[in-house]
Amino acid sequence: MYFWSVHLFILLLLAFEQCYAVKDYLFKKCGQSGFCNRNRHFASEVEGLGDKYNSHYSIDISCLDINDADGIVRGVLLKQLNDGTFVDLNFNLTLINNNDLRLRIDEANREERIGTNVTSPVTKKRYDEASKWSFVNSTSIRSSSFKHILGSDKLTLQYGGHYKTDVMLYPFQIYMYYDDNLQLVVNDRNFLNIEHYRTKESEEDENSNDVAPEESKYNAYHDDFKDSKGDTLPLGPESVALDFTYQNYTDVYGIPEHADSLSLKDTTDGEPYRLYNVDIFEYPVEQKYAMYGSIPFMMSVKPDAAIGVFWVNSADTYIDIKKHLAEKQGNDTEKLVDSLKSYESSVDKVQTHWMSENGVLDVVLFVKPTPAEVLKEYGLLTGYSALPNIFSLGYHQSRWNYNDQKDVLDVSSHLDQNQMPCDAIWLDIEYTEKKKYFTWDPHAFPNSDEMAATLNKTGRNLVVIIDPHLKTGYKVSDGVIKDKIGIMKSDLKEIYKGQCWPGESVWIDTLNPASNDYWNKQFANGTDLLKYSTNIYLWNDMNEPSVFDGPETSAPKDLIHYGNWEHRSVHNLYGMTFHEATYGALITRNPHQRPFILTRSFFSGSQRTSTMWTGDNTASWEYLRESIRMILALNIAGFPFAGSDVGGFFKNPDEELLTRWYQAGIWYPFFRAHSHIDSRRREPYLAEEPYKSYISDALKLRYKLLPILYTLFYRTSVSGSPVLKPMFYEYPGNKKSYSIDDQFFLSDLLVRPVMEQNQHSIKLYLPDDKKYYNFFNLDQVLSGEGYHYNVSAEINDIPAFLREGSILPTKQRYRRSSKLMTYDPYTLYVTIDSSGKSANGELYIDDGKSFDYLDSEDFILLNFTVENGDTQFLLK
Ligand code: NBV
Repeated sequence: MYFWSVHLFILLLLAFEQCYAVKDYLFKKCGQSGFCNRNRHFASEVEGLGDKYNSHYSIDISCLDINDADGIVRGVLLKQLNDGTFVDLNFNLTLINNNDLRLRIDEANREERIGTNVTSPVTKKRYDEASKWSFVNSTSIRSSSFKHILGSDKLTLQYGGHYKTDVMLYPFQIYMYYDDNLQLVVNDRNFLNIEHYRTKESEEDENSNDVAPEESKYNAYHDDFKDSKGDTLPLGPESVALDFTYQNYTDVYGIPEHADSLSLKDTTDGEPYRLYNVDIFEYPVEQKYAMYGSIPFMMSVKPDAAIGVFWVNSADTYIDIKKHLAEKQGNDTEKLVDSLKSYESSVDKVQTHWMSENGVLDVVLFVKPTPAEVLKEYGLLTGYSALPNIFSLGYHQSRWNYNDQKDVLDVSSHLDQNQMPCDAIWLDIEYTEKKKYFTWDPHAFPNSDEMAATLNKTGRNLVVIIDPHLKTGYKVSDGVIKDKIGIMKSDLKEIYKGQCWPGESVWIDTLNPASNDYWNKQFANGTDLLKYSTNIYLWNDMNEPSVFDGPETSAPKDLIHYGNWEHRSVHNLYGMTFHEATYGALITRNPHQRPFILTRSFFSGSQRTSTMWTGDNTASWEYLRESIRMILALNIAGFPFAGSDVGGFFKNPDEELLTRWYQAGIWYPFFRAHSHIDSRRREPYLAEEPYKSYISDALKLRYKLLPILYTLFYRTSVSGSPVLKPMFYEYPGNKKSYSIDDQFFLSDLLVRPVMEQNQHSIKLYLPDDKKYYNFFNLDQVLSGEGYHYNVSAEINDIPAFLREGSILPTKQRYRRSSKLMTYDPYTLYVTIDSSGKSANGELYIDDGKSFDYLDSEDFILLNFTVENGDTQFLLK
């Protein structure tokens, strides 16, 4: 009996585990992915050969064309083949914007070399348009000038006063110095690998001239992975890979989206981080799996400099990280002796290896004195977040699904009855008729205009979902087929059909400019979806794209997009093209109203027009902790308007977790509660007391902070600065802050959300000796660099501390929505610095919804200062 019950218990446990675990067999590991496997193999062979390795890559000195005034070096990078002959690669190094270096390498004459070998209609040249989509305006990149010295072994470029870059001719490497200190080495380990076009026959030939002895042929012309066996791989192996060494750096950050620590981990003994937009069902935390979005931008910081590497590639990408940390001097004599033995171990460095499946090699390198300047430059290139419509900074109430019109309006009035401010109620896929986007279920939502108008009375909005998969057999998908604006099969003869929520579906190809007109029409005034409502905004989900019967739950890589580009080349930017089309449609509908679009999939550049959230998390403490790390990573990758489902999407949070999640969620730049269709209803007014009051307090606090949040969003819109600032970003001079990812700054507020169960106190790190005032009780002051233990964090406490010397604008009156707060007075929090004389702060104000701030400069930027005890308000 005992035996059976134990067994039953274990079986139940297993079943339960299966229910809530990522189906990792659906996703390719590096070893199962042809190009990743081949590049890791290549790297380990090259590394193994050490000094004996002779690189294949050198710059042809006779072809160098150097233009100092325009900051351009053009030339030929030679790739030597086994028989001593060469493949020419076009090499292009340009100095752009404010001393940023852009390196591009492409195969010369690729199309001619391919000739008639490939019959597929796919474009034969390497994809070179990732920059067209991700750069804010790819045609207007400013060039800077340099001075050059050409020696027999290297080309030296000097620029911007502080910079020197050495381009080594053989083997090809780049050394970047700032103030004479080496910062970054490109191709330090000779992992550069451009798989030039070769025929299948040559690939298979034992004595192939094209495949070097250290290269592998793994899955070059076919795919063994069970769900992508059908991949036709028409162009064979075409990957690009390169390594970067961050000299004297210890930590690297960024490359979202991953559910891992903020400071990225060493990947030597495991999987690389992967960037490949996928619908990862029940994603686990502390993992390097690919997720819904990709920003191939990595940042590193040390006390006197910071680096950004932006790998401009939208194909499947893996990144390996290897950390060499200098042996710390201590009592451990063995280590000390070892470290004296080798110079290597006395230098901190982080080595990274980037591998993409195809495309040109295009990378922008930023070396700056501070992380803020790196982000400013990255944003100059890819765009800053648009100033949001102010309502979107309020609280969003969502659920899959609100059942009908009455349900929506009931939720809205219950929130009011419980003094819970809210700016938007959301409708998930069930509002449609049989998941046909742009329709309403006529029984549940007979009068959407009326519903929207009722919400509008209290300044509330409606957000509805529209996904890119369009059910076959109704007018919207019929139009896509008729106008030939769908994603096509690999032979280009038929539109691709796959399975998604509505059953058989087609996908609109938003890379095609004609799709924009089509999309605009669907959102026009008087159409079924928006009718005449002005307060309906959009949510784009499943745009990785998610395809239920596709490989890795996405689109087959050999599908074809506009321009005959393979899906393989544009996969990671498709989601962005889709939400940008939606943005365009909303602007076309009403050019005077700032749109709001939430997207699940994203790429570099998405920050310009959209907001993201971290997808389908789970109602558990570890996901609450993960949400902060992920949002911080996005903030330092130029995409600050980010949030996570408050309460967790899957499963049901208990009231303590829900309360703590709201108390943490009020700090998310995007603050929305959302839950799965099978979860219990958990609108905040349903919580038992005292939790209900604590949640209501948290919601009110979010609204009090709106002036400062909006000001931070203004700052990001002009400089790319994060809204939530990691400790390392705010204190790059303090190495102890580098790995902290459970606390952050919002303006001058130091916040440490409670993210563990049953806590009564927290441990808080103060990064300097300034005074920090408890935001809720200014008499309580903490000071002294280092960890402070036992900082009170009872269930009604939200640990937040105001740094001395700051002025923080707030609005204190409770209103039902942000719109109703428009004319409310401001209250300033002022903490004079230790000298007793000064404090600073700022406030940005405009109408919060139109573009008048652009056209007529219709805004106010107020600078508050207290100097020598005098208070001043300065209008900028
Ligand atoms: O549209 C339904 C859900 C949505 O609620 C969720 O937020 C998205 O991330 N959607 C995914 C599809 C189904 C998920 C199981």
